[in-house]
Amino acid sequence: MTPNRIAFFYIHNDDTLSLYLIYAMLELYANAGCPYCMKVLKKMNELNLDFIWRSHDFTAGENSWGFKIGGKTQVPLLVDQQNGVTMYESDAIMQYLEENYS
Ligand SMILES: N[C@@H](CCC(=O)N[C@@H](CS)C(=O)NCC(=O)O)C(=O)O
Repeated sequence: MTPNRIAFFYIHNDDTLSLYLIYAMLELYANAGCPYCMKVLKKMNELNLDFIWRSHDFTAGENSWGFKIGGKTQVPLLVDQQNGVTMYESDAIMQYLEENYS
């Protein structure tokens, strides 16, 4: 599977420019106001994992990417491209991350 790629530029104080590329096999659909998402984000941070954080668009309902990928409008939703895993439920996600990435 192709990892997610994110590229960003950083402009230094002396006006030189750096280009950073991040590759990540993990994606988390999560929203800032969601306590279940925060639990999972904290765990991902604790395990020092690279991941792509995607906000779920609740207004899009069944047209949202989260729904198309996982079949529900719920967050958090973890997608692990490396293992072909898509999963809901914060406690299950945290256990999965511990078991596979700690
Ligand atoms: N038991 C779930 C609860 C997740 C949950 O309730 N998420 C809310 C946001 S805080 C949600 O996605 N609600 C919309 C929906 O379920 O469609 C977990 O622990 O992950």
